[in-house]
Amino acid sequence: MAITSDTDATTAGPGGEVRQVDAVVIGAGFSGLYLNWRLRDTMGLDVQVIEAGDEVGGTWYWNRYPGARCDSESYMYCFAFDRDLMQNWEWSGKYPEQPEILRYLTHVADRFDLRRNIQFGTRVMAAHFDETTNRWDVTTDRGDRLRCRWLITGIGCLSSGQIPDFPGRDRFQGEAYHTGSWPHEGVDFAGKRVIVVGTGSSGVQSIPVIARQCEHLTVLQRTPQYMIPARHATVDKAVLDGIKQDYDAIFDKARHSMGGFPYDVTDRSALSVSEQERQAIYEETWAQGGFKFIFGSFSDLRTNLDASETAAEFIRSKIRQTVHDPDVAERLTPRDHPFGSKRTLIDTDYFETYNRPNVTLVDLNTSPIEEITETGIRTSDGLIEADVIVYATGFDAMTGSFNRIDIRGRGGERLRDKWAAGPLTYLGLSVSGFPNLFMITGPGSPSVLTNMPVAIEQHCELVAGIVDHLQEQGLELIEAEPEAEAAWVEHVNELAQPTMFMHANSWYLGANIPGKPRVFMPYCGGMSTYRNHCEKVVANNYDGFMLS
Ligand code: N01
Repeated sequence: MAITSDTDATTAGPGGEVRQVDAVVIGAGFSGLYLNWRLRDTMGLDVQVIEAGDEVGGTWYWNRYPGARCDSESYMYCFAFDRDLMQNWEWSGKYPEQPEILRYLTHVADRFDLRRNIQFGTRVMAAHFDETTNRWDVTTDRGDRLRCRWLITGIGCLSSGQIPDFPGRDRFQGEAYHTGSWPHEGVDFAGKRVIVVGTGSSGVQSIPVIARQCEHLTVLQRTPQYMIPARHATVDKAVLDGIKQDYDAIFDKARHSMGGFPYDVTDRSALSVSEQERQAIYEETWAQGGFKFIFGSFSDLRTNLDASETAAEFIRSKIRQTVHDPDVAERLTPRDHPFGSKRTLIDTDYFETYNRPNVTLVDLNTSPIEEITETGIRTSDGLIEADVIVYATGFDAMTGSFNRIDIRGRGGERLRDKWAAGPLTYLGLSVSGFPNLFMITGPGSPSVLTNMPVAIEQHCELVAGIVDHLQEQGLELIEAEPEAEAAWVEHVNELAQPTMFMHANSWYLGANIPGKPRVFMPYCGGMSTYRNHCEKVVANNYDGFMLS
Protein backbone atom coordinates (compact mmCIF):
# COMPACT_ATOMS: atom_id res chain seq x y z
CA MET A 1 0.00 0.00 0.00
CA ALA A 2 1.45 3.36 -1.00
CA ILE A 3 1.37 6.38 1.23
CA THR A 4 -0.34 9.40 -0.23
CA SER A 5 1.88 10.01 -3.19
CA ASP A 6 2.91 13.45 -4.31
CA THR A 7 4.52 12.15 -7.45
CA ASP A 8 2.05 13.62 -9.88
CA ALA A 9 2.74 17.13 -8.75
CA THR A 10 6.03 17.72 -10.50
CA THR A 11 8.84 15.95 -12.30
CA ALA A 12 12.58 16.20 -12.08
CA GLY A 13 14.36 18.57 -14.37
CA PRO A 14 17.35 20.76 -14.71
CA GLY A 15 15.21 23.88 -14.62
CA GLY A 16 15.16 23.86 -10.83
CA GLU A 17 11.80 22.15 -10.41
CA VAL A 18 11.33 20.13 -7.28
CA ARG A 19 10.60 16.47 -7.83
CA GLN A 20 8.33 14.98 -5.18
CA VAL A 21 8.70 11.38 -4.13
CA ASP A 22 7.67 9.34 -1.13
CA ALA A 23 11.18 8.38 -0.09
CA VAL A 24 14.73 9.37 -0.87
CA VAL A 25 17.26 6.67 -0.07
CA ILE A 26 20.91 7.71 -0.03
CA GLY A 27 23.26 4.96 -1.17
CA ALA A 28 22.95 1.82 -3.26
CA GLY A 29 24.94 -0.66 -1.23
CA PHE A 30 23.37 -3.51 0.73
CA SER A 31 21.11 -1.07 2.61
CA GLY A 32 19.93 1.00 -0.33
CA LEU A 33 19.27 -2.02 -2.53
CA TYR A 34 17.18 -3.82 0.04
CA LEU A 35 15.27 -0.67 1.03
CA ASN A 36 14.54 0.05 -2.60
CA TRP A 37 13.02 -3.37 -3.11
CA ARG A 38 11.19 -3.34 0.19
CA LEU A 39 9.65 0.12 -0.04
CA ARG A 40 9.10 0.17 -3.79
CA ASP A 41 8.10 -3.37 -4.65
CA THR A 42 6.38 -4.59 -1.52
CA MET A 43 4.83 -1.31 -0.35
CA GLY A 44 4.34 0.59 -3.60
CA LEU A 45 6.20 3.72 -2.53
CA ASP A 46 7.72 6.08 -5.02
CA VAL A 47 11.40 5.79 -4.12
CA GLN A 48 14.39 7.66 -5.47
CA VAL A 49 17.79 6.22 -4.64
CA ILE A 50 20.78 8.55 -5.01
CA GLU A 51 24.20 6.92 -5.34
CA ALA A 52 27.61 8.59 -5.66
CA GLY A 53 29.17 5.67 -7.54
CA ASP A 54 28.45 4.68 -11.12
CA GLU A 55 27.14 1.28 -10.10
CA VAL A 56 25.52 -0.39 -7.12
CA GLY A 57 27.71 -1.92 -4.42
CA GLY A 58 28.50 0.78 -1.85
CA THR A 59 31.54 -0.32 0.16
CA TRP A 60 32.22 -3.04 -2.37
CA TYR A 61 32.09 -0.61 -5.26
CA TRP A 62 34.81 1.60 -3.74
CA ASN A 63 37.09 -0.81 -1.84
CA ARG A 64 38.83 -2.60 -4.71
CA TYR A 65 42.32 -2.77 -3.25
CA PRO A 66 44.31 -5.97 -3.83
CA GLY A 67 43.18 -8.72 -1.48
CA ALA A 68 39.90 -6.99 -0.53
CA ARG A 69 37.64 -9.60 0.90
CA CYS A 70 34.98 -9.84 3.58
CA ASP A 71 35.70 -11.35 6.99
CA SER A 72 32.22 -12.88 7.22
CA GLU A 73 31.84 -16.29 5.64
CA SER A 74 30.26 -15.97 2.23
CA TYR A 75 27.16 -18.09 2.86
CA MET A 76 26.21 -15.55 5.56
CA TYR A 77 27.32 -12.38 3.81
CA CYS A 78 24.23 -12.00 1.70
CA PHE A 79 20.57 -11.09 1.74
CA ALA A 80 18.08 -13.44 3.34
CA PHE A 81 14.88 -11.71 2.24
CA ASP A 82 14.36 -13.81 -0.86
CA ARG A 83 14.59 -17.59 -0.74
CA ASP A 84 15.15 -18.06 -4.46
CA LEU A 85 17.98 -15.56 -4.44
CA MET A 86 19.59 -17.45 -1.57
CA GLN A 87 19.16 -20.79 -3.26
CA ASN A 88 20.36 -19.70 -6.69
CA TRP A 89 23.51 -17.79 -5.83
CA GLU A 90 26.73 -19.85 -5.65
CA TRP A 91 29.70 -18.49 -3.67
CA SER A 92 33.07 -19.74 -4.76
CA GLY A 93 35.13 -19.26 -1.59
CA LYS A 94 34.88 -19.48 2.17
CA TYR A 95 35.23 -15.69 2.40
CA PRO A 96 33.80 -13.66 -0.46
CA GLU A 97 36.24 -11.54 -2.41
CA GLN A 98 35.40 -7.99 -3.42
CA PRO A 99 34.78 -8.75 -7.12
CA GLU A 100 32.45 -11.57 -6.19
CA ILE A 101 30.47 -9.47 -3.68
CA LEU A 102 30.13 -6.76 -6.31
CA ARG A 103 28.94 -9.38 -8.82
CA TYR A 104 26.43 -10.56 -6.24
CA LEU A 105 25.08 -7.05 -5.63
CA THR A 106 24.82 -6.30 -9.35
CA HIS A 107 23.01 -9.62 -9.72
CA VAL A 108 20.56 -8.53 -7.00
CA ALA A 109 20.05 -5.21 -8.79
CA ASP A 110 19.38 -7.05 -12.08
CA ARG A 111 17.16 -9.67 -10.57
CA PHE A 112 14.86 -7.16 -8.88
CA ASP A 113 15.19 -4.48 -11.55
CA LEU A 114 16.51 -2.08 -8.93
CA ARG A 115 18.49 0.31 -11.13
CA ARG A 116 15.57 2.04 -12.80
CA ASN A 117 15.03 4.38 -9.85
CA ILE A 118 18.66 4.76 -8.79
CA GLN A 119 20.40 7.93 -9.91
CA PHE A 120 24.10 7.11 -10.16
CA GLY A 121 27.09 9.43 -10.12
CA THR A 122 25.28 11.83 -7.83
CA ARG A 123 25.95 12.96 -4.27
CA VAL A 124 23.35 14.27 -1.89
CA MET A 125 24.70 17.60 -0.67
CA ALA A 126 21.92 18.77 1.64
CA ALA A 127 18.68 17.60 3.21
CA HIS A 128 16.60 20.15 5.11
CA PHE A 129 13.39 19.40 6.95
CA ASP A 130 10.66 21.88 6.11
CA GLU A 131 8.32 22.29 9.07
CA THR A 132 5.63 23.95 6.98
CA THR A 133 5.27 20.98 4.62
CA ASN A 134 6.59 18.21 6.89
CA ARG A 135 8.80 17.15 4.02
CA TRP A 136 12.54 16.82 3.48
CA ASP A 137 14.05 18.99 0.77
CA VAL A 138 17.02 17.22 -0.75
CA THR A 139 19.59 18.71 -3.12
CA THR A 140 22.39 16.98 -5.02
CA ASP A 141 25.70 17.99 -6.55
CA ARG A 142 24.03 17.77 -9.95
CA GLY A 143 21.47 20.37 -9.05
CA ASP A 144 18.56 17.97 -8.51
CA ARG A 145 15.96 19.06 -6.02
CA LEU A 146 13.72 16.48 -4.45
CA ARG A 147 11.03 16.71 -1.81
CA CYS A 148 10.23 13.59 0.16
CA ARG A 149 8.37 12.41 3.18
CA TRP A 150 10.92 9.78 4.21
CA LEU A 151 14.63 10.35 4.15
CA ILE A 152 16.65 7.20 4.68
CA THR A 153 20.42 6.96 4.73
CA GLY A 154 22.21 3.82 3.58
CA ILE A 155 25.56 5.57 3.46
CA GLY A 156 27.60 2.92 5.24
CA CYS A 157 29.63 3.13 8.41
CA LEU A 158 33.03 3.24 6.77
CA SER A 159 32.71 5.31 3.63
CA SER A 160 34.49 8.56 4.39
CA GLY A 161 38.14 7.79 3.63
CA GLN A 162 40.77 9.38 5.84
CA ILE A 163 44.32 10.27 4.82
CA PRO A 164 46.26 11.84 7.68
CA ASP A 165 47.51 15.33 7.09
CA PHE A 166 51.20 14.40 6.88
CA PRO A 167 53.38 17.44 6.11
CA GLY A 168 54.07 17.65 2.37
CA ARG A 169 51.41 15.07 1.51
CA ASP A 170 50.61 16.66 -1.83
CA ARG A 171 54.24 16.95 -2.93
CA PHE A 172 54.64 13.26 -3.77
CA GLN A 173 55.17 12.84 -7.50
CA GLY A 174 54.51 9.10 -7.69
CA GLU A 175 51.18 7.29 -7.54
CA ALA A 176 49.18 7.57 -4.31
CA TYR A 177 45.96 5.74 -3.43
CA HIS A 178 43.63 5.31 -0.51
CA THR A 179 42.37 1.74 -0.17
CA GLY A 180 38.79 2.97 0.08
CA SER A 181 38.74 4.63 -3.32
CA TRP A 182 40.85 2.31 -5.40
CA PRO A 183 41.16 2.86 -9.19
CA HIS A 184 38.80 0.60 -11.12
CA GLU A 185 41.45 -0.31 -13.63
CA GLY A 186 43.68 -1.61 -10.81
CA VAL A 187 47.27 -0.70 -10.02
CA ASP A 188 50.29 -2.31 -11.65
CA PHE A 189 52.86 -2.82 -8.89
CA ALA A 190 55.35 -4.79 -11.00
CA GLY A 191 58.89 -3.53 -10.61
CA LYS A 192 57.82 -0.76 -8.25
CA ARG A 193 58.85 0.33 -4.77
CA VAL A 194 55.74 0.58 -2.65
CA ILE A 195 54.98 2.01 0.79
CA VAL A 196 51.83 0.94 2.63
CA VAL A 197 50.84 3.17 5.55
CA GLY A 198 48.51 1.46 8.01
CA THR A 199 47.97 -2.06 9.30
CA GLY A 200 44.22 -2.24 9.94
CA SER A 201 41.91 -4.60 8.00
CA SER A 202 42.63 -2.94 4.65
CA GLY A 203 46.40 -2.88 5.15
CA VAL A 204 46.52 -6.41 6.45
CA GLN A 205 44.59 -7.74 3.47
CA SER A 206 46.49 -5.79 0.85
CA ILE A 207 50.06 -6.11 2.19
CA PRO A 208 50.57 -9.83 1.36
CA VAL A 209 49.15 -9.38 -2.15
CA ILE A 210 51.12 -6.22 -2.93
CA ALA A 211 54.29 -7.84 -1.58
CA ARG A 212 53.93 -10.66 -4.11
CA GLN A 213 53.54 -8.20 -6.98
CA CYS A 214 56.01 -5.38 -6.29
CA GLU A 215 59.76 -5.04 -6.30
CA HIS A 216 59.98 -3.85 -2.72
CA LEU A 217 57.38 -3.13 -0.06
CA THR A 218 57.87 -1.00 3.04
CA VAL A 219 55.11 -1.22 5.64
CA LEU A 220 54.75 1.73 8.00
CA GLN A 221 53.14 0.41 11.17
CA ARG A 222 51.91 2.52 14.07
CA THR A 223 50.13 -0.16 16.10
CA PRO A 224 50.93 -3.89 15.87
CA GLN A 225 47.74 -5.92 15.68
CA TYR A 226 46.30 -9.21 16.86
CA MET A 227 45.24 -11.39 13.97
CA ILE A 228 43.46 -14.64 13.44
CA PRO A 229 44.11 -16.68 10.31
CA ALA A 230 41.18 -16.74 7.90
CA ARG A 231 41.88 -20.24 6.56
CA HIS A 232 40.44 -19.05 3.31
CA ALA A 233 39.65 -21.81 0.83
CA THR A 234 37.32 -22.62 -1.98
CA VAL A 235 33.96 -23.91 -0.84
CA ASP A 236 32.97 -27.41 -1.67
CA LYS A 237 29.61 -27.27 -3.49
CA ALA A 238 28.32 -30.15 -1.37
CA VAL A 239 28.98 -28.08 1.77
CA LEU A 240 27.12 -25.09 0.36
CA ASP A 241 24.24 -27.29 -0.78
CA GLY A 242 24.00 -28.67 2.74
CA ILE A 243 23.90 -25.17 4.17
CA LYS A 244 21.20 -24.18 1.70
CA GLN A 245 18.98 -26.99 2.85
CA ASP A 246 19.09 -25.50 6.30
CA TYR A 247 19.25 -21.83 5.34
CA ASP A 248 16.17 -20.65 7.24
CA ALA A 249 17.38 -22.11 10.51
CA ILE A 250 20.93 -20.84 9.94
CA PHE A 251 19.77 -17.27 9.35
CA ASP A 252 17.37 -17.44 12.25
CA LYS A 253 20.26 -18.41 14.49
CA ALA A 254 22.35 -15.54 13.11
CA ARG A 255 19.55 -13.03 13.67
CA HIS A 256 19.32 -14.10 17.30
CA SER A 257 23.03 -14.22 17.97
CA MET A 258 25.52 -11.76 19.41
CA GLY A 259 27.40 -10.97 16.21
CA GLY A 260 25.02 -11.90 13.42
CA PHE A 261 26.74 -15.25 12.84
CA PRO A 262 25.18 -18.70 13.20
CA TYR A 263 28.08 -19.97 15.28
CA ASP A 264 27.71 -21.97 18.44
CA VAL A 265 28.85 -19.75 21.26
CA THR A 266 30.24 -20.87 24.54
CA ASP A 267 29.64 -19.54 28.04
CA ARG A 268 32.96 -20.92 29.25
CA SER A 269 35.37 -18.45 30.82
CA ALA A 270 38.98 -18.52 29.66
CA LEU A 271 39.92 -18.49 33.33
CA SER A 272 37.78 -21.50 34.24
CA VAL A 273 39.95 -24.12 32.57
CA SER A 274 43.50 -25.36 33.05
CA GLU A 275 46.35 -23.87 31.02
CA GLN A 276 46.61 -27.09 29.04
CA GLU A 277 42.90 -27.18 28.23
CA ARG A 278 42.91 -23.50 27.29
CA GLN A 279 45.77 -23.99 24.85
CA ALA A 280 43.98 -26.96 23.29
CA ILE A 281 40.81 -24.90 22.80
CA TYR A 282 42.76 -22.02 21.30
CA GLU A 283 44.58 -24.39 18.96
CA GLU A 284 41.31 -25.95 17.85
CA THR A 285 39.54 -22.66 17.11
CA TRP A 286 42.73 -21.21 15.59
CA ALA A 287 42.75 -24.14 13.18
CA GLN A 288 39.13 -23.39 12.21
CA GLY A 289 40.07 -19.77 11.55
CA GLY A 290 38.12 -16.52 11.44
CA PHE A 291 35.76 -15.27 14.13
CA LYS A 292 35.24 -18.80 15.46
CA PHE A 293 38.41 -18.19 17.44
CA ILE A 294 36.44 -15.62 19.45
CA PHE A 295 32.91 -17.01 19.50
CA GLY A 296 33.87 -20.65 19.87
CA SER A 297 36.64 -20.46 22.46
CA PHE A 298 35.68 -18.44 25.53
CA SER A 299 32.91 -16.06 26.47
CA ASP A 300 34.93 -13.40 28.26
CA LEU A 301 37.70 -12.46 25.86
CA ARG A 302 36.09 -9.07 25.28
CA THR A 303 34.98 -8.38 28.82
CA ASN A 304 37.73 -9.59 31.14
CA LEU A 305 41.28 -8.26 30.88
CA ASP A 306 42.86 -11.41 32.29
CA ALA A 307 40.87 -13.61 29.93
CA SER A 308 41.73 -11.36 27.01
CA GLU A 309 45.40 -11.56 27.95
CA THR A 310 45.37 -15.36 27.55
CA ALA A 311 44.23 -14.96 23.94
CA ALA A 312 46.73 -12.15 23.41
CA GLU A 313 49.59 -14.29 24.66
CA PHE A 314 48.49 -17.21 22.46
CA ILE A 315 48.54 -14.96 19.38
CA ARG A 316 51.89 -13.46 20.36
CA SER A 317 53.35 -16.97 20.47
CA LYS A 318 51.98 -17.62 16.98
CA ILE A 319 53.68 -14.46 15.69
CA ARG A 320 56.99 -15.59 17.18
CA GLN A 321 56.57 -19.02 15.56
CA THR A 322 55.74 -17.55 12.16
CA VAL A 323 58.13 -14.64 11.71
CA HIS A 324 61.73 -15.80 11.26
CA ASP A 325 63.54 -12.61 12.33
CA PRO A 326 63.02 -12.23 16.11
CA ASP A 327 63.47 -8.46 15.91
CA VAL A 328 60.78 -8.13 13.22
CA ALA A 329 58.54 -10.52 15.16
CA GLU A 330 58.88 -8.35 18.25
CA ARG A 331 57.95 -5.22 16.31
CA LEU A 332 54.88 -7.01 14.97
CA THR A 333 53.81 -8.11 18.42
CA PRO A 334 50.95 -6.15 20.01
CA ARG A 335 51.46 -5.25 23.64
CA ASP A 336 49.95 -1.80 24.11
CA HIS A 337 46.27 -2.79 23.88
CA PRO A 338 44.31 -5.89 24.89
CA PHE A 339 43.05 -8.48 22.45
CA GLY A 340 39.52 -7.54 21.39
CA SER A 341 39.89 -3.83 22.00
CA LYS A 342 40.29 -2.93 18.32
CA ARG A 343 38.53 -4.54 15.36
CA THR A 344 39.74 -8.13 15.33
CA LEU A 345 41.65 -8.76 12.13
CA ILE A 346 41.38 -11.88 10.03
CA ASP A 347 44.43 -12.46 7.87
CA THR A 348 45.83 -14.59 5.11
CA ASP A 349 49.63 -14.87 5.11
CA TYR A 350 50.09 -11.54 6.86
CA PHE A 351 52.89 -12.47 9.27
CA GLU A 352 54.44 -14.86 6.71
CA THR A 353 54.84 -11.86 4.40
CA TYR A 354 57.54 -10.42 6.69
CA ASN A 355 59.73 -13.43 5.88
CA ARG A 356 59.96 -12.27 2.27
CA PRO A 357 63.25 -10.63 1.29
CA ASN A 358 61.42 -7.76 -0.45
CA VAL A 359 59.46 -6.60 2.61
CA THR A 360 60.61 -4.13 5.28
CA LEU A 361 58.71 -3.21 8.42
CA VAL A 362 59.09 0.27 9.89
CA ASP A 363 57.83 0.97 13.39
CA LEU A 364 56.47 4.51 13.38
CA ASN A 365 56.74 4.70 17.15
CA THR A 366 60.52 4.65 16.95
CA SER A 367 60.79 6.17 13.44
CA PRO A 368 57.94 8.66 13.10
CA ILE A 369 56.93 10.18 9.78
CA GLU A 370 58.46 13.65 9.39
CA GLU A 371 57.24 14.57 5.94
CA ILE A 372 56.25 13.37 2.51
CA THR A 373 58.59 14.46 -0.23
CA GLU A 374 58.45 14.35 -4.03
CA THR A 375 60.06 10.90 -3.95
CA GLY A 376 58.84 9.18 -0.83
CA ILE A 377 58.26 9.36 2.91
CA ARG A 378 60.85 10.72 5.30
CA THR A 379 60.87 9.23 8.78
CA SER A 380 63.25 10.18 11.56
CA ASP A 381 65.53 7.43 10.19
CA GLY A 382 65.74 8.89 6.69
CA LEU A 383 63.92 8.97 3.34
CA ILE A 384 62.14 5.86 2.08
CA GLU A 385 61.88 6.27 -1.67
CA ALA A 386 58.79 4.93 -3.39
CA ASP A 387 56.97 4.81 -6.71
CA VAL A 388 53.62 4.16 -5.04
CA ILE A 389 52.16 5.11 -1.64
CA VAL A 390 49.12 3.19 -0.47
CA TYR A 391 47.21 4.84 2.35
CA ALA A 392 45.45 2.07 4.28
CA THR A 393 44.70 4.68 6.91
CA GLY A 394 41.02 4.06 7.46
CA PHE A 395 37.88 6.12 7.65
CA ASP A 396 36.11 8.87 9.54
CA ALA A 397 33.86 6.08 10.75
CA MET A 398 30.14 6.12 11.50
CA THR A 399 29.66 9.90 11.58
CA GLY A 400 31.98 11.10 8.78
CA SER A 401 29.55 10.35 5.98
CA PHE A 402 26.72 12.15 7.80
CA ASN A 403 28.90 15.20 8.36
CA ARG A 404 29.60 15.45 4.64
CA ILE A 405 25.89 16.13 4.05
CA ASP A 406 24.28 19.33 5.28
CA ILE A 407 21.42 17.68 7.18
CA ARG A 408 19.14 20.08 9.04
CA GLY A 409 16.13 19.22 11.15
CA ARG A 410 13.56 21.28 13.01
CA GLY A 411 14.45 24.92 13.48
CA GLY A 412 17.26 24.51 10.97
CA GLU A 413 19.37 22.57 13.50
CA ARG A 414 22.34 20.96 11.79
CA LEU A 415 22.95 17.30 12.50
CA ARG A 416 26.69 17.91 12.61
CA ASP A 417 26.19 20.57 15.32
CA LYS A 418 23.89 18.31 17.28
CA TRP A 419 26.55 15.60 17.07
CA ALA A 420 29.49 17.90 17.85
CA ALA A 421 30.20 16.07 21.12
CA GLY A 422 29.40 12.64 19.68
CA PRO A 423 26.47 11.07 17.84
CA LEU A 424 23.06 11.25 19.55
CA THR A 425 20.49 8.77 18.28
CA TYR A 426 17.60 6.68 19.44
CA LEU A 427 18.29 3.02 18.59
CA GLY A 428 20.96 4.17 16.14
CA LEU A 429 18.07 4.73 13.78
CA SER A 430 16.44 8.04 14.54
CA VAL A 431 17.39 11.48 15.86
CA SER A 432 15.16 13.80 17.89
CA GLY A 433 14.41 16.99 15.98
CA PHE A 434 14.88 15.16 12.66
CA PRO A 435 11.45 13.67 11.91
CA ASN A 436 11.01 10.90 9.34
CA LEU A 437 14.78 10.51 8.98
CA PHE A 438 16.07 6.96 9.40
CA MET A 439 19.69 5.86 9.44
CA ILE A 440 20.36 2.29 8.39
CA THR A 441 23.05 0.95 10.78
CA GLY A 442 23.58 4.41 12.25
CA PRO A 443 25.76 5.12 15.31
CA GLY A 444 24.17 3.55 18.37
CA SER A 445 23.12 0.37 16.55
CA PRO A 446 25.02 -2.96 16.43
CA SER A 447 26.17 -2.34 12.82
CA VAL A 448 29.96 -2.71 12.61
CA LEU A 449 30.08 -5.16 15.51
CA THR A 450 28.00 -7.65 13.55
CA ASN A 451 27.80 -9.43 10.25
CA MET A 452 26.52 -6.38 8.38
CA PRO A 453 23.83 -7.86 6.10
CA VAL A 454 22.02 -9.27 9.15
CA ALA A 455 22.06 -5.86 10.86
CA ILE A 456 21.06 -4.10 7.64
CA GLU A 457 18.08 -6.35 7.00
CA GLN A 458 16.86 -5.89 10.56
CA HIS A 459 17.02 -2.09 10.24
CA CYS A 460 15.42 -2.00 6.79
CA GLU A 461 12.58 -4.21 8.00
CA LEU A 462 12.13 -2.04 11.07
CA VAL A 463 11.92 1.09 8.91
CA ALA A 464 9.48 -0.56 6.51
CA GLY A 465 7.31 -1.57 9.47
CA ILE A 466 7.32 1.96 10.86
CA VAL A 467 6.40 3.47 7.50
CA ASP A 468 3.65 0.92 7.06
CA HIS A 469 2.29 1.62 10.54
CA LEU A 470 2.16 5.38 9.98
CA GLN A 471 0.41 4.91 6.65
CA GLU A 472 -2.18 2.61 8.13
CA GLN A 473 -2.85 4.93 11.02
CA GLY A 474 -2.98 7.99 8.77
CA LEU A 475 -0.11 9.54 10.70
CA GLU A 476 2.35 11.98 9.22
CA LEU A 477 5.47 12.08 11.37
CA ILE A 478 7.62 9.94 13.62
CA GLU A 479 10.42 11.35 15.68
CA ALA A 480 12.56 10.20 18.60
CA GLU A 481 11.68 11.66 21.97
CA PRO A 482 14.64 13.64 23.36
CA GLU A 483 14.47 11.73 26.67
CA ALA A 484 14.47 8.36 24.90
CA GLU A 485 17.40 9.47 22.80
CA ALA A 486 19.38 10.62 25.85
CA ALA A 487 18.63 7.35 27.65
CA TRP A 488 19.69 5.31 24.61
CA VAL A 489 22.98 7.19 24.25
CA GLU A 490 23.68 6.59 27.93
CA HIS A 491 22.80 2.91 27.57
CA VAL A 492 25.14 2.49 24.56
CA ASN A 493 27.89 4.18 26.50
CA GLU A 494 27.30 2.13 29.65
CA LEU A 495 27.38 -1.14 27.74
CA ALA A 496 30.79 -0.29 26.31
CA GLN A 497 32.40 0.75 29.61
CA PRO A 498 33.26 -2.74 30.97
CA THR A 499 34.48 -4.06 27.60
CA MET A 500 37.93 -4.21 26.08
CA PHE A 501 36.80 -1.62 23.54
CA MET A 502 37.58 1.16 26.00
CA HIS A 503 41.24 0.11 26.23
CA ALA A 504 42.51 1.06 22.78
CA ASN A 505 42.61 3.94 20.36
CA SER A 506 40.26 2.76 17.66
CA TRP A 507 37.92 4.15 15.09
CA TYR A 508 35.04 2.76 17.19
CA LEU A 509 35.94 5.58 19.59
CA GLY A 510 36.73 8.13 16.89
CA ALA A 511 40.34 8.05 18.08
CA ASN A 512 41.77 7.88 14.55
CA ILE A 513 40.47 11.34 13.63
CA PRO A 514 42.23 14.31 15.23
CA GLY A 515 39.73 16.37 17.22
CA LYS A 516 36.89 13.84 16.98
CA PRO A 517 35.10 13.36 20.32
CA ARG A 518 36.12 10.15 22.05
CA VAL A 519 32.78 8.36 22.22
CA PHE A 520 32.15 4.66 21.66
CA MET A 521 29.78 4.72 18.69
CA PRO A 522 28.34 1.24 18.00
CA TYR A 523 25.93 -0.63 20.26
CA CYS A 524 27.86 -3.54 21.79
CA GLY A 525 25.00 -5.40 23.48
CA GLY A 526 24.67 -7.82 20.59
CA MET A 527 22.36 -8.31 17.63
CA SER A 528 19.90 -10.50 19.48
CA THR A 529 19.43 -8.17 22.45
CA TYR A 530 19.12 -5.20 20.14
CA ARG A 531 16.56 -6.95 17.95
CA ASN A 532 14.49 -7.93 21.00
CA HIS A 533 14.65 -4.36 22.24
CA CYS A 534 13.41 -3.00 18.89
CA GLU A 535 10.59 -5.55 18.87
CA LYS A 536 9.53 -4.38 22.33
CA VAL A 537 9.60 -0.76 21.20
CA VAL A 538 7.26 -1.61 18.33
CA ALA A 539 5.00 -3.78 20.51
CA ASN A 540 4.76 -0.94 23.06
CA ASN A 541 3.29 1.38 20.46
CA TYR A 542 6.62 2.81 19.38
CA ASP A 543 7.87 3.52 22.84
CA GLY A 544 10.38 6.39 22.78
CA PHE A 545 9.01 7.85 19.56
CA MET A 546 6.52 10.66 19.07
CA LEU A 547 3.97 9.92 16.37
CA SER A 548 1.75 12.64 15.01
O1 N01 B 1 41.22 1.23 8.70
P1 N01 B 1 41.71 1.13 10.22
P2 N01 B 1 40.93 0.04 7.65
N1 N01 B 1 49.97 7.63 11.08
O2 N01 B 1 41.27 2.42 10.85
C1 N01 B 1 46.91 3.60 10.67
C2 N01 B 1 36.35 -2.51 7.86
N2 N01 B 1 37.01 -3.34 6.87
O3 N01 B 1 40.58 0.64 6.37
O4 N01 B 1 46.06 1.41 14.61
C3 N01 B 1 50.25 6.33 10.97
O5 N01 B 1 41.31 -0.12 10.85
C4 N01 B 1 46.24 2.99 11.87
O6 N01 B 1 47.13 2.92 12.95
P3 N01 B 1 46.53 2.83 14.47
C5 N01 B 1 36.67 -3.05 9.24
O7 N01 B 1 35.59 -2.85 10.08
C6 N01 B 1 36.62 -4.62 6.79
O8 N01 B 1 42.03 -0.94 7.67
O9 N01 B 1 45.40 3.82 14.53
N3 N01 B 1 49.34 5.36 10.85
C7 N01 B 1 45.84 1.64 11.31
O10 N01 B 1 46.92 0.77 11.29
C8 N01 B 1 37.84 -2.20 9.61
O11 N01 B 1 38.09 -2.13 10.99
C9 N01 B 1 37.26 -5.44 5.93
O12 N01 B 1 47.68 3.18 15.31
C10 N01 B 1 48.07 5.74 10.85
C11 N01 B 1 45.45 2.00 9.87
O13 N01 B 1 46.12 3.21 9.56
C12 N01 B 1 37.46 -0.88 9.02
O14 N01 B 1 36.85 -1.21 7.79
C13 N01 B 1 38.28 -4.98 5.12
C14 N01 B 1 47.69 7.09 10.96
C15 N01 B 1 43.97 2.25 9.74
O15 N01 B 1 43.27 1.10 10.09
C16 N01 B 1 38.59 0.05 8.76
O16 N01 B 1 39.70 -0.68 8.27
C17 N01 B 1 38.65 -3.66 5.22
C18 N01 B 1 48.70 8.04 11.09
N4 N01 B 1 48.42 9.36 11.22
C19 N01 B 1 38.01 -2.83 6.10
N5 N01 B 1 46.33 7.15 10.92
C20 N01 B 1 36.85 -6.86 5.91
O17 N01 B 1 35.73 -7.27 6.10
C21 N01 B 1 45.91 5.88 10.81
N6 N01 B 1 46.95 5.04 10.76
C22 N01 B 1 37.91 -7.79 5.74
